[in-house]
Amino acid sequence: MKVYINGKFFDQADAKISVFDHGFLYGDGIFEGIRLYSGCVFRLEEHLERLEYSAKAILLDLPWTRKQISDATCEACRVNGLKDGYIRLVVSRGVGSLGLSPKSCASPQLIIIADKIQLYPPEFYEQGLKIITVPTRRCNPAALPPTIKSLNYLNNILAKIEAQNLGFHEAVMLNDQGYIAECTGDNIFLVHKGKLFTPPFSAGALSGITRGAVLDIAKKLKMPVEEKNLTRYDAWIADEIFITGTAAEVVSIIEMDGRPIGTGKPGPAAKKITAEFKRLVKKDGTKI
Ligand code: PXG
Repeated sequence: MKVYINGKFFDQADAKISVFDHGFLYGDGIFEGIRLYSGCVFRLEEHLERLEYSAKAILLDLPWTRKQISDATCEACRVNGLKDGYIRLVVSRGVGSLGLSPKSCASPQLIIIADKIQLYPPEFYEQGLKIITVPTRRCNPAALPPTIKSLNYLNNILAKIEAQNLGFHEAVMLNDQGYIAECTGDNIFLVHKGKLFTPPFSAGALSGITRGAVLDIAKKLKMPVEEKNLTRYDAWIADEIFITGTAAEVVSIIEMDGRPIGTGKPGPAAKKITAEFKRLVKKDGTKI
């Protein structure tokens, strides 16, 4: 595999960055996780827009145009001979001296890893997933807005570890007011009486690209949608729950906090949305 670093491609073993990069020292940077489906990058423009917003929010001036990043992303896929894959685009603050100030960093670094996607086991999708609420709360937006897709993932990693220690793959994270924010690396949706609910960004949800695609699909299916603060109780009594993310796509949740959700099996709304999502990824992409 060849990795793109600042305009050049390196063999995987030689793809190295400085230990003085503030992305490594302080988690000072941003990233995107993007899918390549049948030679097309899914919603690339939206990913690059979110990257630009993340950069703006952390006062990082991107020295590349959107077109340059887009071209480099497609090139990374081509160079690696990929048709289907997972692209990890990272912008770090760059090499600086010790100390928090980004002023010592000369220039940001752009790293693009285009790799094969490790698909989750099929039973994940056929049987659905059991999840649990964990004690670690999602970052307060007044401290670090969860809408910034930053290199600081310890908040989510702690929640993931807590879930795994209890024997679960994924965790529900609440915000500091006790409302549902999202999962550790996925957005969350509830279905109740034919209506779709998902937490707003103000509750600590990332503006997920898959979340956006699901909202578009719901509109097309004429399914009513509401973005509102949701409690654990709302989730426990929901007819269906599903989670969405670039890597996971759409996964049904069959149990939360020891309570079976709906019939305890993947529900019809999630199945319908999944089928539409599979259609969408075939046509909503940028050809590499
Ligand atoms: N919330 C969080 C906190 C995420 O990190 C999502 C929701 C879903 O957003 P998208 O845009 O993917 O629909 C994410 C997604 C990785 C990686 O290693 C990235 C994510 C999740 C898991 C792994 O690149 N981000």
